[in-house]
Amino acid sequence: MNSRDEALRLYRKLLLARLSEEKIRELYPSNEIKSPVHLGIGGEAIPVGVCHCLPENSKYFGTYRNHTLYLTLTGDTDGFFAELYGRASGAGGGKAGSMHLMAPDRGLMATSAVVATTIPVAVGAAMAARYRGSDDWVAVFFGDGAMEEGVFWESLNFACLHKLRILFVCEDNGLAIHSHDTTRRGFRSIPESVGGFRCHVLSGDGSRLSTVVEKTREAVTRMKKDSQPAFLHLTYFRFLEHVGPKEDFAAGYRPAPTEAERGGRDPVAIFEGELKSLKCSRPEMDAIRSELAKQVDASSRKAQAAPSPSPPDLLTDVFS
Ligand SMILES: Cc1ncc(C[n+]2csc(CCOP(=O)(O)OP(=O)(O)O)c2C)c(N)n1
Ligand SMILES: [Mg+2]
Repeated sequence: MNSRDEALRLYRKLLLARLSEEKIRELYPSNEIKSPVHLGIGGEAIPVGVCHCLPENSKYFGTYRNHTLYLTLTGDTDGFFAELYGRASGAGGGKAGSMHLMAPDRGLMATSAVVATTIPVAVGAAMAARYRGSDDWVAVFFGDGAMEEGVFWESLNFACLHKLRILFVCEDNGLAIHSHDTTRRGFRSIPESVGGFRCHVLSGDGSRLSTVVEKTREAVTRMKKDSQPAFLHLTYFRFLEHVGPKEDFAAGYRPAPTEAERGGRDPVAIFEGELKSLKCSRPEMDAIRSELAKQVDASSRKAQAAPSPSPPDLLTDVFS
């Protein structure tokens, strides 16, 4: 982190995502949000940190666990909540729902419910950038489970062969729904396996925003020096169930974390500790929190009151 101002800008982004998802947790039981929601609590530092380090005109691709990616790139809580409520004013006109949020004008080109599907599309975007001679950077976010899809390896191979300017970002929570990594993988470790390809491989704790920033900057520097793709392997703890607003430690497939473990894996708590050492006071952080909470509250209320799309809208912007 270069300065206190920069850290506070990042804190706002981290907190906007957290407060938005906490609001979803509060509202979801009323059953008015019909879209399934894959909450990213615990993993927010990854999109916030990576997007912070890439140039303005970069192109991004992601998964269904995309809320932080959308919010960090757009800051648009109005369009976000309206989309979750299926309203005409939503980011996708009310038809995308949580899993297909996009904002091409802010560089978010596609996110998808289907595991690993945006990876080859992102490689295509990097290839297109090369073909056109543009300086666009491309980043694609995916879960560790996506690495068990053949298309991941084909895409990585192609990107390395053609030395494309693309950052592969693996958001590794060690889980695919309820399955632990050790029950799914024939390879020993993610960095070791990707290390056999001609790309820059960097690993780190994705719960720590400062680590994400440091690793992304290092990846960018290395890519500028030696034009190969980069692979960022960032670990984090998924605090909630795979899909939905609740914790699921009672389900029995993983133990509940202790309070100390929670604190050590919560990106917001960790970053607040770092802010203190940059001389940011608790009242200063609380003021940011209450300003953002008001924004989130206003956007969610607006969304609830907004009109749904009209029947003729059903036939626009859809393909079959
Ligand atoms: C092609 C495909 N296969 C299976 C599924 C069902 N599915 C949805 S999420 C998921 C787990 C993916 O895990 P990971 O990529 O690690 O992402 P995470 O949910 O942990 O963020 C699976 C298997 C799917 N959506 N698409
Ligand atoms: Mg996973």
